[in-house]
Formats: sequence, C-alpha cells, structure tokens
Amino acid sequence: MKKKHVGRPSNKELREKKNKLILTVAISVVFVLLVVGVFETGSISILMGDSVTGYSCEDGYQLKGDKCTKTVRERAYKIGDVSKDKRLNVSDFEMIQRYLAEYINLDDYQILLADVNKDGVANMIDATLLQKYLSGMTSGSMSSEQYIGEPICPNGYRLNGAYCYMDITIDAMRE
Ligand SMILES: [Ca+2]
Repeated sequence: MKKKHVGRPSNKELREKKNKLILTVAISVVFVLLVVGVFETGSISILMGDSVTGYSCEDGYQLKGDKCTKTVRERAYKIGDVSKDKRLNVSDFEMIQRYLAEYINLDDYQILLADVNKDGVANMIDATLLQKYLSGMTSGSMSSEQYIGEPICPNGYRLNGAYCYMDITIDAMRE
C-alpha cells in the first residue's frame, strides 16, 4: 500500500507523458495522412485528367477544350531541289524533264519545288530556268524571275528555320 501510494504521483506523471506522446503521435499520423491524401488526390486528378473534362485525344495530341491539337514538322527544301536530297544539281533538272515527259510522278510538294518561277505550274519554262541556273548563267540573262534556292513549304505549312510546321486540330473523342 505504501509503495502504491509513493508510486502514485510518478504514475500520474507517466500517464500524462504517455498521453502527450499519444497525442503527438496522433497529430503526426493525421498530418501524414493529410499529406498523403493531398498527394494521392493530386496524382489521381493528373491520371484522370482527360476523364475530368469528358474528352480524350489520341497519343501525340494535346487536349484543348473539346479539340485535340498537334504540330507536325517536315523538313523544308529549296526551290529547285525536286529530288529532295538537299542539293541543287542536274538530277533535279532531269526529274522535271522526266515528269514533263510523264515518265515519273511528282508529289504536290515536289511540284512546288519544280515550279521555280512560282507561276503555279511546273513546266518546260521551269526546266529551262533550272538548267540555266545550273550551268552558271547569271539571273540577269534570264527572261523571267526565278526563285531557285529559296526554301519553300508544302501548302498549309509555315516555314520556320529549316523546317515546315503545321498545326492539326481534330475533334476530341467523348469518353
Ligand atoms: Ca513554273
């Protein structure tokens, strides 16, 4: 009994310490749960970003409202470089000739590259202008204006440096 009586105040102190410790641990646990909760909510909203708006896009596209956009890039070639090998030489002239003789087909971009006087048609005049250019005749001796060596982009693309860019916008898919 005596021992119990002596031990009582220290037991009380111990209990108070214990309670303080429990409270501290409880606060810490709540804090950790809050932090984890905020983090998890954040990652869920990032993972479900598309679902939140009800729209989604194919890979490579960025969702903007109810549209999906992406920018495509193509290398820019210079007028006259019909073969698209980054060089202006006799093979380009030959390609125009072969195209005019209907031996080969040129794609829309190649026809732009072949239209060296930019009059909207790739024809014998362009072939002649390119031939004169390649043989080293000065532009002053040319009968009409030519744009050989000027970078040009396929229709719908904008030129920026060595590349041509085009923004593609399509309707987003509904979830
Ligand atoms: Ca032309």
